[in-house]
Amino acid sequence: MQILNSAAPYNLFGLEDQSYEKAKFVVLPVPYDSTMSYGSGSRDGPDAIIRASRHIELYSEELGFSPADAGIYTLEQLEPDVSGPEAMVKRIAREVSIIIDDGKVPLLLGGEHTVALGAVMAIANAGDDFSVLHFDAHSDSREEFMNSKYSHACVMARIRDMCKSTYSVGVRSIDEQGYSKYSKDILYMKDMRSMSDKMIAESISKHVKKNVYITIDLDVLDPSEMPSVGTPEPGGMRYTSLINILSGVLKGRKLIGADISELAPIPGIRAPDYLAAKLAYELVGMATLGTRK
Ligand SMILES: [Mn+2]
Repeated sequence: MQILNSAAPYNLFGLEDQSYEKAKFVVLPVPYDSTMSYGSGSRDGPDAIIRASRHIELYSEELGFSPADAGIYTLEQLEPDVSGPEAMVKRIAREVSIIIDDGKVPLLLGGEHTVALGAVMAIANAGDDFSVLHFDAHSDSREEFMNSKYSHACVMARIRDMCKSTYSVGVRSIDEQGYSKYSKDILYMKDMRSMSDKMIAESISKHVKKNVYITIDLDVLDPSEMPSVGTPEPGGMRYTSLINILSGVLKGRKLIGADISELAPIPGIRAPDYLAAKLAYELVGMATLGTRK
């Protein structure tokens, strides 16, 4: 019997006939949020993004093609390792290493921002020369937080242990020590407010190598558009600016991996979930653009 009008399959963007072999992008949902210090709930982020994403129109009128044609495969959700954040980071790194070895681009759906560490660990182990471009309201530069070096507040400190080329964008919350130590690798929100999106993209481009890993903590966005985060800092970026800037930076660059983290869905408020899903789709589209011709 043929079933008519069936719902889209449960995978990122609700794609029919997924094939791992043919996919350029492999999605790894990581429902993990054990080190959160304020609001929790980002373990529900991957599911909310996937559910929202099944309603996205696959054709992009902006790009003039369907980014899904690049081939996107969604893996099963990665089971959390509850023995501690370091073990979880290593578990993520093992999975991401497999994706990279297969010649594909990993796209992680958090979960808390710590998931980025596993992805960067795998990429660093693969030995490529690359930069980490970091969008976040917070600098995440603490050496240790709440007795853990793997807290969400230490993400960039740990990433700097693995990758020397990093650049943080949209920061509007940093401790004094981090401010004096890391400001040369940070574009602060206070300075971005007087810059056009094009200027911001050009400024970022000076700090980012050809191969780029992009980590997006959704709290980089203004809470008016993105209230569903653990620590909503006021005065953030607009969604359209983020898209313009990503588009500018990715021209002539190769996206070697990305994560979209920290979505803690609020029941009944769908717009932030949909925003996160659309951001994932735009990112795939922009990353595909350079490799299509
Ligand atoms: Mn943050």
